[in-house]
Amino acid sequence: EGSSSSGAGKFLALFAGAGAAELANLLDSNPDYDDSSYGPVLVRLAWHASGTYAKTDNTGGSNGATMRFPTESKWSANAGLQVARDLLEPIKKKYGDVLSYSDLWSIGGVVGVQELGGPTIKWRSGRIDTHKDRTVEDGRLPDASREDAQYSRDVFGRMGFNDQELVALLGAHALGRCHSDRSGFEGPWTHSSTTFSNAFYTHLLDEKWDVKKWKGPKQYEDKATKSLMMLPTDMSLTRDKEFKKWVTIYANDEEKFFADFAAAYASGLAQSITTRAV
Ligand code: DDH
Repeated sequence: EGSSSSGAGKFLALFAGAGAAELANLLDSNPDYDDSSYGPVLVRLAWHASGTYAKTDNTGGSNGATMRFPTESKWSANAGLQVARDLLEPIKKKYGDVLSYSDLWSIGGVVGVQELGGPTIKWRSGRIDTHKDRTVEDGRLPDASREDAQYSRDVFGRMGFNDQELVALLGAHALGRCHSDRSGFEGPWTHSSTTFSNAFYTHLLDEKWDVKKWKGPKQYEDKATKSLMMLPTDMSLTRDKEFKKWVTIYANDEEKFFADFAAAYASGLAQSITTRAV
């Protein structure tokens, strides 16, 4: 993969050695945090930094690291991601002359997926931090309460993703959990929230899902253990014929899920790099 500046190239060389290990070591640096891994929240940070992209006018995306500015960090969709940004700050301090925030946040997600047992993700450097707040309008990151398939299709379509890529990307919800003090939703999607696997799809198909009875926002819980959750947007994957086709394929073939996830996540993280100066 090419790199557009010698600085980023230098970081890549560093990263192959000490930098990679340092970043990986951060993941389990706090046994009291969640299920004792920062991996999931790093995967989410990389995703939210990238998921503002609009293919039609080439705005948004990971290039620029606009989530440094309060306009974007205060969006309700980004609640809780300060934890991930703070965690990465020592790496930025150490390698800051060769490493932008936007490259760091995206490689944090790559390391998170890989360290938690997921596929190797092709990562490329070259993102440049903007020095002014060029945040796009709020509302581009998906709203979890939307259960209609067309909503998710439109949001991912704006980013340039098709149905197959949308379903593959959602498999990241095998990792981590919802926090009532962040999004308002509560609980994990799988019993092994620090292992990257196709369990999101197998649970979606194999469990019976009821609307959870509680005071919080509408979410689903599994009938058998009541310990797992699905968001309304997650449930939409079982109610659309084309989405369900891919859910079934990934539930039955973890290798294909890994390959398709790796391709879509890599492309999502890189969408705004080559195409736009910041
Ligand atoms: Fe997600 N996600 N996500 N998500 N996400 C949440 C947590 C995590 C949506 C909503 C939520 C992706 C797509 C969607 C991860 C990765 C990815 C939470 C809970 C909500 C809500 C936040 C909290 O309370 O802490 C919605 C809606 C969508 C959608 O597209 C329709 C994608 C594509 C990814 C990805 O990485 C490719 C991860 C990982 C987490 C767990 C975070 C954690 O702290 O644990």
